[in-house]
Amino acid sequence: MAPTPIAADADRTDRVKQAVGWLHTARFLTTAAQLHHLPAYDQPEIAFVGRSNAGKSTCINVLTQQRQLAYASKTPGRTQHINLFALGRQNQTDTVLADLPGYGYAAVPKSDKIRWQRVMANYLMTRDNLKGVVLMCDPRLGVTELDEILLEVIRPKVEEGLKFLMLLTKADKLNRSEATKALSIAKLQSGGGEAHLFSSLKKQGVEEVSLKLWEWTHPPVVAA
Ligand SMILES: Nc1nc2c(ncn2[C@@H]2O[C@H](COP(=O)(O)OP(=O)(O)OP(=O)(O)O)[C@@H](O)[C@H]2O)c(=O)[nH]1
Ligand SMILES: [Mg+2]
Repeated sequence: MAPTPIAADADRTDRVKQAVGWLHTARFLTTAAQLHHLPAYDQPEIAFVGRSNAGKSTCINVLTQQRQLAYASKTPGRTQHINLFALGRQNQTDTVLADLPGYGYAAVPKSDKIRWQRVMANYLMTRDNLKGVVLMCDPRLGVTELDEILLEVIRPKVEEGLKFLMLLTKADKLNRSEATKALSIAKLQSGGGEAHLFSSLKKQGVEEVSLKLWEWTHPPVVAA
């Protein structure tokens, strides 16, 4: 029998509570300046990627309800290392969140941009425990050339089962019609994948994204 709307709401509320509580357990795990310094983990990893200044670190802080877990800053290019955070009860890490350095910052020398592209592509291709990617885009800039390159690396992996979500960040800066338009364009660009409006400032989209990350890493156990 289909659940009644009220029962479905109550069920969602419980699931959101569970996901939000889980994200709140986040703690710093490790940092690496280079990919080959990144330790291997068995737990599923979810990477936050996107242009510099898109709001990745702020998003991680909002999702985990911690003010300064990831280092956010007005100065683009602030995250220069791959920073990992652990989720799950103490000593029972069940998921890893990865805050990746942003790309595309104009003041960065070309050689650094190329180096970044290589690191990013390598990370996405070789990270064995990579379970999902959250691509953060500022809709006022749209999908940039570097986002496109990244999407090309990600697409075949998504077909193989990698989870993928595009977040349109700083949605608080858009009016309603701009937001609707940005979202429909993003849905096309994400190749039919999921796209959501998100604002760390207004906490818009926090519940949906929290639930999504929980579901990616805690699939329901199907009885045999
Ligand atoms: N208005 C608004 N500003 C935001 C939002 N999210 C982040 N910002 C601001 O955007 C700037 C960059 O945020 P970060 O979280 O450091 O961006 P990042 O993507 O981690 O940047 P890099 O580390 O350089 O790759 C900061 O000044 C944030 O306060 C949002 O939802 N709304
Ligand atoms: Mg950052």
